[in-house]
Amino acid sequence: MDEIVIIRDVLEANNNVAHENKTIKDERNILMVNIIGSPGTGKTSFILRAIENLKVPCAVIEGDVTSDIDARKMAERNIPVVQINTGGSCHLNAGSVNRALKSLSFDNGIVFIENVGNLICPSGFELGEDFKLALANVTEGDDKPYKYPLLFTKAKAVVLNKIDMLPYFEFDKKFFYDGIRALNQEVPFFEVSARTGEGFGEFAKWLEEKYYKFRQSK
Ligand SMILES: Nc1nc2c(ncn2[C@@H]2O[C@H](COP(=O)(O)OP(=O)(O)OP(=O)(O)O)[C@@H](O)[C@H]2O)c(=O)[nH]1
Ligand SMILES: [Mg+2]
Repeated sequence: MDEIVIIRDVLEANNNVAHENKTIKDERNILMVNIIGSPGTGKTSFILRAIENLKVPCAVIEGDVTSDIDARKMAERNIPVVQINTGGSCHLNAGSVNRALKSLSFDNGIVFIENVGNLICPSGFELGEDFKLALANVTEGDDKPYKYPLLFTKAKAVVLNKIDMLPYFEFDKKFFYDGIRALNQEVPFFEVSARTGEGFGEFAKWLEEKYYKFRQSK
């Protein structure tokens, strides 16, 4: 009988490329942040506001099923950007980020990856990033940590966006944060409005500290 090949880890190939991505971005002094959240949660708006507030140079890798709408918003502001179109897939994989990194002429700064809008699939795929950032928002409801636990378990920062909408929605912050704490004791929380700019000073300070620590560690 022919030998039967058993693939032990369906994600193994992805993880190998993710490891290569990490080496590439480390050599280029890039801190890479993988932003994950539902469609319309404000990922693009959040990245734009964050970059406005950061003193560190930034670039963006945009992930969408199709279109270059979000990439154009970055390019209009002279932010170095590469758009990945997944052509149907609901998440970015390490291979596509590998190609994006190689065509992005940018070193010595922060690269934001805007993952495809989805609360489930992107959390399962390592991209070689330094950390995942979970971007939730007031209008989608306070129960997301309970229903989509993997993202909130893996995230190294949780940002609640659209806080300008708190007066108009029944969003129980205690319920939301209790749900996250049950999964992840350490993760820091930030509250922002990409519309008004509120909260971005504190977030930018935290991310700059992360970047400087990353540079010192090398
Ligand atoms: N009120 C309010 N609206 C916001 C805020 N942030 C984003 N929006 C709006 O929410 C909508 C979606 O924002 P995007 O930044 O495009 O969201 P996204 O997560 O990038 O969306 P996809 O890329 O399609 O998944 C837009 O109409 C934004 O203007 C906010 O803090 N407050
Ligand atoms: Mg977007």
